[in-house]
Amino acid sequence: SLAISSARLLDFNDLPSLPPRARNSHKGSSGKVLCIGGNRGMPGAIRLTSEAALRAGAGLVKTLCHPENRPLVYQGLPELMLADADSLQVQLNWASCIVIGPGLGQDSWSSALLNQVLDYVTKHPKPILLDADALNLLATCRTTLPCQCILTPHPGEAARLLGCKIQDVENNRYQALSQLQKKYQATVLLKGAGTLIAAQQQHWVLTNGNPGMASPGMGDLLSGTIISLVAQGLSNDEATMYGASLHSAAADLAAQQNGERGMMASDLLPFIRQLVN
Ligand code: NPW
Ligand code: AMP
Ligand code: MG
Repeated sequence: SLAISSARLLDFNDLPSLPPRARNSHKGSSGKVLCIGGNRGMPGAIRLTSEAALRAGAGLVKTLCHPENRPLVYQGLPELMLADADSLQVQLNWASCIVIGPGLGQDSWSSALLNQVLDYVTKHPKPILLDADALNLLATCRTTLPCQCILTPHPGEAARLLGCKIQDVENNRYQALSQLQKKYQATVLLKGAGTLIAAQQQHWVLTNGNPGMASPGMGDLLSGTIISLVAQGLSNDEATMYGASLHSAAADLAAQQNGERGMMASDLLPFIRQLVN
């Protein structure tokens, strides 16, 4: 179809290296990321997002999770800062960009946070990435978004956003991508084998990646990688394209080292670091 023939391949090997840090960089000059998620029972997701943001080079990373999860999110990661829902407005003012959704859940704690965050960015525009449960909540509560959003649904989340079946999304992935882009006027990434991205007035197909990535936390790591690049000055479109292909290239390096089966999201972290340098 026309949509398929107009899509372009996106391969990490074709992308330039990120520029080296300026000699006089300080941590604040590489951006301030606020990560929101981690409801009861799901400390791991937002932890992976936060750690990926640090390993992809963001200057400062602060994580707002359910109070019960703070020790688990922080354990072994003292570089991370923690934030509190009571100080949400202060944290939103502090942040240069925001990622919300990994492990957020869909209860009243979750929806109150998402609504406050979306109201804030409507008044004070800054880049924001919505993933996982932020997308599931979005499907139930809003039809439009403020500007400067990145959406990274997997086919299940995409189906909820479009009010259709997963099979409809999978049978017409380019169409689903277009519909999401039109509906939300955002940068959109549709996950799964052959990830699609709507960015820079184009459709892109990712060539990197492997089925070892079908494992828990992989998407949470992706959201942290992308937002980290936004924090470091890339546009939403650039960060989504660069971050997604870097994340998949990191998975290919992890597979080369130890195989696809048994690959865990955290195995990618050293390779993410390698590829941003
Ligand atoms: P099925 O049934 O598997 O075939 P949900 P979630 C479908 C957190 N996590 N192609 C899938 O299909 C997340 O951040 C926490 C086709 C099913 O129907 C979220 O906050 C972790 N279908 C929360 O858990 C690690 C696909 O979508 C539905 C598809 C829930 O997120 C794990 C599942 O979607 C997780 O990241 C594909 N490629 N991919 C932690 N360690 O803390 C998905 N589907 O119900 O939104 O469940 O993605 O696990
Ligand atoms: P999530 O479902 O949010 O955890 O995200 C899973 C991540 O792994 C996304 O980046 C997917 O595109 C990627 N992924 C999952 N399965 C595959 C696959 N079979 N081939 C390539 N990438 C995959
Ligand atoms: Mg996910």
